[in-house]
Amino acid sequence: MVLRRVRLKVVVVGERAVGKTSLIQKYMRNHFSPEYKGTLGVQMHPVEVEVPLDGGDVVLAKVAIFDLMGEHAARESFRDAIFYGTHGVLAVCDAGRTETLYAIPDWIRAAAVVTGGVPFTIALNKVDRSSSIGIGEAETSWLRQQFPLSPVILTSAMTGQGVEEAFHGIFARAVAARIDAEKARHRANLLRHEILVFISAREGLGASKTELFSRFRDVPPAQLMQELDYLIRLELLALEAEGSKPFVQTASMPASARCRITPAGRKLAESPSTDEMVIEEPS
Ligand SMILES: Nc1nc2c(ncn2[C@@H]2O[C@H](COP(=O)(O)OP(=O)(O)OP(=O)(O)O)[C@@H](O)[C@H]2O)c(=O)[nH]1
Ligand SMILES: [Mg+2]
Repeated sequence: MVLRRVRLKVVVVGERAVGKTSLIQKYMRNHFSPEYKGTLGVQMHPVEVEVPLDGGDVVLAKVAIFDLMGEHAARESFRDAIFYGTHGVLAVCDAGRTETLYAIPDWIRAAAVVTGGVPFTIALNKVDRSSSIGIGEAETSWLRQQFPLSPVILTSAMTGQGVEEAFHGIFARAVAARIDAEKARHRANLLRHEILVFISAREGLGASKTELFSRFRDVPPAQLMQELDYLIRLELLALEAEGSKPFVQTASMPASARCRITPAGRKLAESPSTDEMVIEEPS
């Protein structure tokens, strides 16, 4: 069992009075109050949880749960500040008020604009009030169409139904997304090192774009050129073609253009790739 540490920011969003604060209170303190005191601004609740991964590893997550007021004006004015650094979103609606369900895409969009897209889970809350459930056939198929990949969980902050499932579900998906991003970053670092080693071994000759495409034929050309541009920007490689201006993009260069290693690039190529693929943040 490998223990890793990670910090997560999870934001709970949705219209006014759908039960965001109540769900957080139920999850953290197993407490429910029928009284409504709207949240003013944003409140942060820290919690530590163990998130099991496939294969038996465990991630120790320090989660900051952000409880937002369900006010559109606040969402628009403070969008960047609210959602910056978010790893997951729990979007809540009141199962008895369908308009709060149809408002969810706007909340998800606000988060996605800032984060570039993170996992989210949808909670249909207040399902204890069975007489007022407004989610019928039309709503269910709209949900499936809008959010085909997102779990939808029936919750009640009053009875506790689905509450732990909703929070632990979004924590687990946020951790999984971070590990995937870390793996992609690791693969990109290995590829950059391989590119430097390949070009460095060719001494002053360098490598043409054609030769690079052929050596790295498993890598999509667009990605390879993106990595080359990155290495050129860092001055680890230099790209040369007759009559070309400096700082042009690799994609706009002829196939015969040559990449040569710079002294800084050679130094990196000679050092072993030491990138560690773990998320390990200070506790
Ligand atoms: N019956 C029932 N009532 C609930 C449930 N969840 C919340 N409520 C009630 O709904 C009202 C609003 O709950 P809040 O948790 O304050 O709603 P909120 O989404 O945080 O609202 P804002 O902070 O104004 O955006 C309160 O009176 C709660 O007691 C639930 O699952 N079942
Ligand atoms: Mg609230």
